[in-house]
Amino acid sequence: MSMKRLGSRRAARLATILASTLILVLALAGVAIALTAGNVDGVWGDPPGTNPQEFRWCYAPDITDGPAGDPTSCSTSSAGIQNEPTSTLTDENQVRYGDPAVGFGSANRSGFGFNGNNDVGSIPADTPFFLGRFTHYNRPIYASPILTDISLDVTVSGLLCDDDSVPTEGSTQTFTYDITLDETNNNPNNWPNNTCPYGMTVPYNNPYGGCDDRVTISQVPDTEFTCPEGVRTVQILGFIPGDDCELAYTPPTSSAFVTAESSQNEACLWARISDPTNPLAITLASFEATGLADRIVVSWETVSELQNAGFNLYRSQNSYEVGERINTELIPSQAPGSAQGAAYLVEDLDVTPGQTYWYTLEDVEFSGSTALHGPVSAKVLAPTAVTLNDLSADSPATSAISGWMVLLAVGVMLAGFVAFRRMRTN
Ligand SMILES: [Ca+2]
Ligand SMILES: [Ca+2]
Ligand SMILES: [Ca+2]
Ligand SMILES: [Ca+2]
Repeated sequence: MSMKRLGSRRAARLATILASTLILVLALAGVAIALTAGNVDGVWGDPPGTNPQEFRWCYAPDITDGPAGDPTSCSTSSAGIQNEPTSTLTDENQVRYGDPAVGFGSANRSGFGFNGNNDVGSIPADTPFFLGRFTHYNRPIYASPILTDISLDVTVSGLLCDDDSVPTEGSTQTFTYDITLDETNNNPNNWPNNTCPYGMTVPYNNPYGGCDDRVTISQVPDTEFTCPEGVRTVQILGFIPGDDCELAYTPPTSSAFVTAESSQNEACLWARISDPTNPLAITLASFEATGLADRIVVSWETVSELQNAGFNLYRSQNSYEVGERINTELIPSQAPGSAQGAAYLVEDLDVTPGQTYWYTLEDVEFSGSTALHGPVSAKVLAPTAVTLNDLSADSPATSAISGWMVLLAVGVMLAGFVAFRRMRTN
């Protein structure tokens, strides 16, 4: 009898030890399931079509919380100066181009800077991290021809998989991104309706301001590396402008960055380490705005919503600002996590007849990552005798219809859309 009691006590003690070991193992496993990345360094490639006399590769100090500013040294012939012999893998690499309209020397040329994050650290898959700081040194220049695009080779060292093993292809991988520049003519009088395409932050001839430019970034093609948990790449989420943009992920990110003339325009590039087939966002089949007599109908349709939690819709009275959010709560995905798409329709009643509005759609992933689509524009039709009575009616701010009602509404309104589409602006 006593033997049996002792045995059960031992069994209980053993069970307790096993249970606490299991908890410890699970806790350790929870800590260990994260990727690791060390230093990020971005090197500028060859600029297609620029004037070699006006172009330079440069490096500048490693300043983590702001643009480096004036380059330390430049070369007209060697892209290698960005990492040799006195440049480092942690400083800011730059390209400079154009003939300065003010002053002289490379510091007065226009150009881009990229300073990678020196220590990314531990990050779970699909989680945004600060890749590096981007600056457009948008200086007044004369250039012929102008710079239209340039590649940025981003090398990430110290890559480790979830289990801290080195990826099959090695711990240092290079990911290539394409940066395009829409270097606009600064004189607003040279644009239709005297309107700069991306707005004008610094007034023209004040003394050297003018129409803002636009920088975009895209990923082509993906470099992949292999971990036990799967194939991975570094996906660009986009720009977040501002001087503290490296401190916290504050979406929305955008693949476009509008930059002011005669200014040092700073933005952070945020990225994530992900399965290359993991879509950054939803896939849109269509996104349209249609102006009616007293409202604008904004509709969109998705092909798939694999990562999608929902949408936000923004309205602006110009094409270059995202404007104000018009939905009070996230418009929920009708097919969250689904390979199937859905249709959406929002009626914006808070609009003025004769006015054109631009709408930008933002998708919000489960991870919190966001992406912008559009803008699309529509003009509220001018009032006619028939609709004057309707204008005095109270306009509820915004109404969102979803699910089967959307399909029904879309079907019913389809004939009307075809007629009205001919009258849309843009
Ligand atoms: Ca360097
Ligand atoms: Ca750095
Ligand atoms: Ca410019
Ligand atoms: Ca410009």
